[in-house]
Amino acid sequence: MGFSETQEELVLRSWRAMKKDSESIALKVFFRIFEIAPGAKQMFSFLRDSGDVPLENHPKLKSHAVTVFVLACESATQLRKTGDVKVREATLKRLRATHANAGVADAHFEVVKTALLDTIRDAVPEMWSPEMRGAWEEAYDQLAAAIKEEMKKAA
Ligand code: HEM
Ligand code: ISQ
Repeated sequence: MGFSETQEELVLRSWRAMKKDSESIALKVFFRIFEIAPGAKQMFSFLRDSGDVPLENHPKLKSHAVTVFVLACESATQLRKTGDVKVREATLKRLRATHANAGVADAHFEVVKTALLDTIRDAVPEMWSPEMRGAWEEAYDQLAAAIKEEMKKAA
């Protein structure tokens, strides 16, 4: 099953629409993650160590979430071009280290996927469609697979 130009466009178009609000969208992804899996809060060092500082005041939170979106967009482009997702070696090594240290397990990737999809749906309701959902899922799943595989290698 290939990844079409139309699918790539669905991912990129929705990200272009969301980008200007990336701060609030980043927050929403996090809130959704912690709604689905409250325990996941403990994994994030900047949340664990910061007492009662509200979530919206964590600068790292936004940049992490934006990177997730950007990497998923890059995945969509690679899938369309090559049918495969290759994450840059240095990035993959860094992601492996961060996530292995934080104790991220395979099941968590499903939580983050659901949080991401719910957030996109709510951010661009006028664009949202089963096709858009499918395109994001595929881009995310392949990216997640690359990270999970790297984490297993290191274990
Ligand atoms: C950190 C991306 C999945 C939890 C990060 C960072 C990025 C990132 C870019 C910033 C640090 C770095 O660059 O290494 C991704 C991507 C994912 C993914 C692309 C899936 C495709 C997950 C999942 C969890 C998770 C499933 C589990 C809930 C964390 C934690 C940190 C982190 C705990 C460290 C935050 C800290 O303490 O500074 N992730 N992530 N990530 N991610 Fe993910
Ligand atoms: C995965 N890892 C770190 C931060 C994130 C923020 C939003 C969605 C997924 C994430």
